[in-house]
Amino acid sequence: MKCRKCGGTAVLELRRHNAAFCAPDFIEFFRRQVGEAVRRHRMFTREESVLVAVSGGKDSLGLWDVLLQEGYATTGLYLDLGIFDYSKESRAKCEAFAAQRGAPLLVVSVEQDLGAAIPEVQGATRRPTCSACGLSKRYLMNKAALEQGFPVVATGHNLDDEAATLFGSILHWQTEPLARQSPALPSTHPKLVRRVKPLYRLSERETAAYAFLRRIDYIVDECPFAKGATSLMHKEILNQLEDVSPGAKHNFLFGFLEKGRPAFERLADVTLNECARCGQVTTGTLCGFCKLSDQIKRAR
Ligand code: Q46
Ligand code: ZN
Repeated sequence: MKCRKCGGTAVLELRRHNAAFCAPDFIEFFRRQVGEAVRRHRMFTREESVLVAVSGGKDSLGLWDVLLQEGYATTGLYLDLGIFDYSKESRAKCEAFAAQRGAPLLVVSVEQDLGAAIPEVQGATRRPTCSACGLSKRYLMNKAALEQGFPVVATGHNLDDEAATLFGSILHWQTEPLARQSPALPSTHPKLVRRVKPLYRLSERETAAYAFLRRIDYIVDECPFAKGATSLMHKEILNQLEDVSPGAKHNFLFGFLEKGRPAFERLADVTLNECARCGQVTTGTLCGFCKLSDQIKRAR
């Protein structure tokens, strides 16, 4: 197997691109794909400070690594979910990564803001753990960015994540999530920062290869709450399709973004208000995070 670029020995075959690359040319390919995502969706400029949400995993640390290499002004944001050893280990990975590169890292504790760590939420509300966790993460990312003056938050969602989310939304024809599914969500309110996903063009296998080749020390274990998650099942189904038809995941997601999403876009036009309690954006009177925090207080 030869590298498409230099003809040297390839270390990785990318069937969906009908190509193979040696290590330096794969790293170059990876960076170009991130660059293409940033340019195509005008995610951020070199003058802007980017808050990069890091979980300690290969995707988010890989993303931060590329942006640092490319000379973007970035700060990491680690949300401590309080999930037993998983959180302790993933926080240590983020802190070590930041220290090694002399990059700033903000750490925010969910327990402090919400009144309970993520594992305690299940006992206090009927909301599934991952749903409460996702809501809290989106809220705290936005809050941290607003408080610290960042115009944009970048997350490490990759092609597999995005295709699996799309698959789940289509299975249930959830029109609002379909309208919001995008590599770049604009700010539609002064208190809502932009959210972007610069890795959406790269598969999980490619982000794992990048992290390995760049010797990034990341947490391999999954969050204990991820076990049995339907999103993992959807990923598995899409991987089976990809095996028999390379490029299936890419075509599914990119075809939707080009041809399907415009049909749903107008559904994303909702009126945003400021939460009566915390001032962050919401479609109602109280935001979901404040409601969740109230439920936790009541349960105690
Ligand atoms: S961290 Fe949170 Fe995930 Fe763990 S509790 Fe679920 S949503 S699985 S990405
Ligand atoms: Zn609120």
